[in-house]
Amino acid sequence: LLVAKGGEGGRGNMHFVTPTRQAPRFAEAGEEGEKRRLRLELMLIADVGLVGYPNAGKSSLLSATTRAHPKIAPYPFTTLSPHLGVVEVGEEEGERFTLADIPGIIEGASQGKGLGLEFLRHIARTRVLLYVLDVAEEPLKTFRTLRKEIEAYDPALLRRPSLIALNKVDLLTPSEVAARVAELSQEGLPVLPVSALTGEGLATLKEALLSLVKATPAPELPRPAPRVLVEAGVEVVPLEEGVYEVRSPALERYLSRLKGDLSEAAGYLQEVFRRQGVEAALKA
Ligand SMILES: Nc1nc2c(ncn2[C@@H]2O[C@H](COP(=O)(O)OP(=O)(O)OP(=O)(O)O)[C@@H](O)[C@H]2O)c(=O)[nH]1
Ligand SMILES: [Mg+2]
Repeated sequence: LLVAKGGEGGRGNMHFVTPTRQAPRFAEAGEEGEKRRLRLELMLIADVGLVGYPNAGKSSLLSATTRAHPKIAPYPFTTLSPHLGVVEVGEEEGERFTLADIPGIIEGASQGKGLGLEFLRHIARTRVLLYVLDVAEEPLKTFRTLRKEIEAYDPALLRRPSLIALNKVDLLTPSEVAARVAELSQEGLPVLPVSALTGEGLATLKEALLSLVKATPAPELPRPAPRVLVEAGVEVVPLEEGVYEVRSPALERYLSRLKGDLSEAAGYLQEVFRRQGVEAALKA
């Protein structure tokens, strides 16, 4: 991707070598190249994004369903950066989808608590969200808090097709698990009891995720702000709230020829900008 074109010219003295002029003592100066300030944002591309409190077992689920080897430990914020794995469903020639594990989210994350919400950008493009809840840690309350935090980041994420994995079911009796499943089911999402530790429920979870992934088109990318071309030869690019960059090759070339103390030329420049349509472009 060419983001900034180099200037024309700039051939070095080697270029002017001839049989009779073997060490030329002159060269060609180059014109200014383009300069640009870019802000790049890395977003993982995965089919399914894992969201949950720290310690809920997100990395354990990634580890149990893929060949990824994320760090797993019995304390919060073990995962500090996103991890990806590939889930294979079915024997040989089976189907596959990718799973992204991101750091845990806690109450107040939208105000910067814990690791904040910045990692949510990695799941902004996933087709499906998988909420991972610890069955023994007030899963209903946790789920509602998670939804609130996610809503604060981007309400559109709440409408993303989702499933709930109720993890660590090995810690409770089947009837306790059934009660929690019933309670959570009222939230309107399918609830799948699983154990990343024993493997219980994982096959069903993988199948359910696969069919949801297949049924869901990839979400739209957030689009960069459009370039506004207003006057011929004058381009206005919004940088942030109230800040614009004006580009005009003709005007820039003209200005680069000006020498001397330009602070004295303010009035004159104002007139040049007006004539060249910069004012009109900015107003529009
Ligand atoms: N009993 C039981 N323990 C589990 C299960 N899944 C995970 N654990 C344990 O729960 C703890 C946390 O697991 P992790 O996978 O690191 O949790 P996480 O959600 O990735 O945590 P963060 O990265 O801190 O957000 C570890 O001690 C795991 O061994 C499970 O199904 N049953
Ligand atoms: Mg983790």
